[in-house]
Amino acid sequence: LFPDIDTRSDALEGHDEEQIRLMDEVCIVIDEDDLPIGTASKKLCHLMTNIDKGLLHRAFSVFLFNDKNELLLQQRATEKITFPDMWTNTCCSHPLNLANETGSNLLDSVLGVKNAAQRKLDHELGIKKEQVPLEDFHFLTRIHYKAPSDGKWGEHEIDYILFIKANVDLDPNVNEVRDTQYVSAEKLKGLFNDPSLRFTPWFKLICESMLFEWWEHLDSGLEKYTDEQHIRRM
Ligand code: DMA
Ligand code: MN
Repeated sequence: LFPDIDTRSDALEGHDEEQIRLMDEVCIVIDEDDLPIGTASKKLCHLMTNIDKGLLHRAFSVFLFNDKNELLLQQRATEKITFPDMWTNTCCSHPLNLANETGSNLLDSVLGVKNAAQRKLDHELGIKKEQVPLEDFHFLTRIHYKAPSDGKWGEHEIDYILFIKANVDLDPNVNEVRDTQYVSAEKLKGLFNDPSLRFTPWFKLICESMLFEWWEHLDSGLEKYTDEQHIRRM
């Protein structure tokens, strides 16, 4: 795929054993139009040396709201290899090279990321899939962005934005999630002014662009924002 890909074996030294194991997950490598062109491990996809050569993979970001229209935030665990301890949206991860999570047209890939979202809401937050039915997820748009984490690691993704309104029971996995809280839009705007809190770059990009407008339309008129074909470049 990339003849000079960086596969160095010592990159993960010193990190949490479970998080190292998860770096073997197989991500979907895509071109800039989101067409699958191959696969690569989560580790290879997140090394800045490979990202700097153009390696790009598919991802999703879930925004889960309760019946008071408050957004569930999570603080990433200290064990996370990328963006540890940062506050972010409800759940983020990657659809994997599994039959029910891949797809080369938008209809199939949206279903793929919804399946992946159910899997990771359970893995990270202990939310059972019965509480987040596939048909309750709304696909809004795709965001193409690149962001370094610490120099060695980073992100370069086309990120599918999924909204869901659901009242859920939480049982966070402490290897993934350090803390959670529900916030109103006003509360979230206040948190951004707290210098002791750090936020992930993709969450900040989404907040600075469309999040608050989408949020206002949660209960009516969200249709005009859903199923966007265009990939937003950020
Ligand atoms: C990756 O999230 C996806 C986005 C949108 C940044 P992540 O680092 O939380 O993935 P995982 O939970 O699989 O480690
Ligand atoms: Mn990623």
